[in-house]
Amino acid sequence: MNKLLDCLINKNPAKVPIWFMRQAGRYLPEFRKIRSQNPNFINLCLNSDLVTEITLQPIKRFNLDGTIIFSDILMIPYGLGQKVEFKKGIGPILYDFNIDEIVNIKSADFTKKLSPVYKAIGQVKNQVNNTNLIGFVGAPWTLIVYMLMKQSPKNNFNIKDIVNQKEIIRKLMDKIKETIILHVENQIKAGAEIIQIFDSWAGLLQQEHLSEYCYSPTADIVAHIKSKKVPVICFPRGIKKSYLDFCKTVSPDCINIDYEIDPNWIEENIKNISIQGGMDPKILLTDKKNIEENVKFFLKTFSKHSYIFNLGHGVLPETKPEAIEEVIKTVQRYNK
Ligand code: 1CP
Repeated sequence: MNKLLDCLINKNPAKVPIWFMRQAGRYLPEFRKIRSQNPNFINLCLNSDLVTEITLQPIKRFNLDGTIIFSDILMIPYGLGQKVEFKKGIGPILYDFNIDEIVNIKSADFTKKLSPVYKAIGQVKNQVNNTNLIGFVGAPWTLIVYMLMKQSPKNNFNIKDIVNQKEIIRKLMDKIKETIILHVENQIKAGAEIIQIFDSWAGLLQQEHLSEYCYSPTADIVAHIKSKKVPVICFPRGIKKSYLDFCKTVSPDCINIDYEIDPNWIEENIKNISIQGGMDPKILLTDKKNIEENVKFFLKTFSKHSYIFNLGHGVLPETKPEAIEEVIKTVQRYNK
């Protein structure tokens, strides 16, 4: 059994597997080259051969334990018929949709539209042996934020703009949950061995809304994935000490922590669940010595825990590939 699955299933703290969120992406010159020839990001995500090639780019360079399929959480709104574009320097732009049309999209049509993604997963699976293949989805809350705000919420967000749309949310939530489960099942059938759920905007929710929009819908999806005997990693980014309530109510196999939460507090409070990530991606923009010290700090903090090395968010585009190499070397020295 490969190291990553072994860690998730057997909870063995002796070996620390490593992979990176956004390990395939703009910090790699070989990715930038393909990206510059493919200005339409959605079309790129629908090109099975290029998706396979991009997914394998970091695997060819580095000794990683996880291979995450190159795709995007916004492939779900796309598959449901909402137009999605990625604008340079702005990020994702989504267009108006008719809720009743979305609700009526058939599973078979969604699966057909996203079939190049599943084909790519099968192709990657045939080419990776020593690393586990990770599929992923956005969590319901984060997808609803993008679908209703039609852009990244990072600049201007007002919770009322979303939660006041009660009727739309009610219809959308059920459809999104059903579609997330479908997308996960399709990825598992194609060869994904682990699923990660990204709730990148969970931190926008106040305490009073966390249960309804984050814990409860995610718990249903996690239960479904676990019933397929596939380990699931959750990343409810930015929820601070609510990580504890999240773990108690959602009960994933593993929790990815962000870089705002104190790792020592996590170590003391979260038991029986593997921990992943935590280090600030900005550390990778500093010198070798500082990178090594910070990696060692995480390894030491979680030495008694089943721990997967990763970051507290995705690799930043300005990261030098050598910095990734440095992190991997430090983790490998620890594993010996
Ligand atoms: O070249 C480019 O402009 C594309 C940049 C890029 C990349 C490399 C985007 C646009 N998506 C991706 C790939 C991607 N997205 C992966 C690939 C697998 C890997 O990790 O290597 C994954 C897992 C995602 C998931 C994703 N997309 C998330 C969740 C994780 C996170 O970063 O919080 C989110 C929020 C998105 C939306 C998205 N996709 C891309 C952008 C610029 C954004 C918006 C970010 C924002 O709102 O600020």
